[in-house]
Amino acid sequence: MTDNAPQNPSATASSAAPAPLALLGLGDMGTALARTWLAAGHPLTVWNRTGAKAGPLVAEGAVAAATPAGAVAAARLVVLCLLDDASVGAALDGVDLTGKDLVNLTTGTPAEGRARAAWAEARGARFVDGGIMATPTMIGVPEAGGYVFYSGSRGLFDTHRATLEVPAGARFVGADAGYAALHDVALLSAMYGLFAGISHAYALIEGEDIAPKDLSPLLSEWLGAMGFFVGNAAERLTTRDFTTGVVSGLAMQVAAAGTLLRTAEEQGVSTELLSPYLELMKRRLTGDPAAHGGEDTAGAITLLRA
Ligand code: FVH
Repeated sequence: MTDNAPQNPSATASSAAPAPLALLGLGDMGTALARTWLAAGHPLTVWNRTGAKAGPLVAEGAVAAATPAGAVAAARLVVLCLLDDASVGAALDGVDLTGKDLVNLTTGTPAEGRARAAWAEARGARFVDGGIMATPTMIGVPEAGGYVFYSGSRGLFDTHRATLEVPAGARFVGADAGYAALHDVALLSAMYGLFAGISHAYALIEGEDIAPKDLSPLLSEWLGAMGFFVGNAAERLTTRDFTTGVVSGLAMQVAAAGTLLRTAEEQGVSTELLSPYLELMKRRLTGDPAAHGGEDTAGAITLLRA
């Protein structure tokens, strides 16, 4: 069996006794994670650069290690939840990782995830990268819907799945250690696009006799209705058919974009959040109006890759 074929969880993760683990990083997220493992009865060793942050967790049953090496030595499963990839390198510099299973929940780029996997494997450790799709308040609250993307060693993931599922749901997205970060960043990038549009909408009504709380339900309803674009774009990118069944063609949308820009100007609102997407649609249209005028806006996605 290869490391990346699904495997049965080992006794350490699935049998009656909760498996021991070590956690490096006790910021807001690390502390929230730690509390869920302690509450579930997992023997937990913690380390944090600023040692005082371990105090409350020790009172709840954790063991505080004085050094990263001390924490790593305490358990086979070692979870990292630090600020960034550089802090992971700094914390584990010179630490013996032989035989360890590293789960890195520190936010990073796909390339950082892949490089960190190679780095860990060269030190005799198995490695899984994670992308947390939750805030600290969602950790340990299943109904909040938070989860973590994991990628890298399938064997590691299956071995420790039960432990990893204690704080939040677990979704394995591939053997490529960069894929957890890629999924994480794709979702966060979409979120910021959404935030940008919502911010522009509220700016448009500021100073008018329209209360934000009155626009709020209308915005929610409209964005929900427009959510169809997620699946529509996926289908068109798969089939490369950007023209069949189009209800709002690109030429019409580019013409309407002028109204959006003039309204922003009339209202004294910067177009810095709105313009980039409108410019992209325009670029797709002007490239070949005859070919693209009747297209779905999903066609513009093809311009984004350099
Ligand atoms: N908090 C959130 O809402 C998001 C949710 C999605 C995932 N992110 C990522 O999770 C990682 C940790 O986030 P955090 O919220 O715990 O972050 P902080 O509270 O700022 O704690 C940072 C910890 O990192 C330690 N640290 C920083 N630099 C170093 C270093 N050079 N060497 C060792 N440790 C370092 C820091 O230690 P200290 O300042 O207490 O001594 C904290 O333990 C993060 O990747 C988010 O993007 C959270």
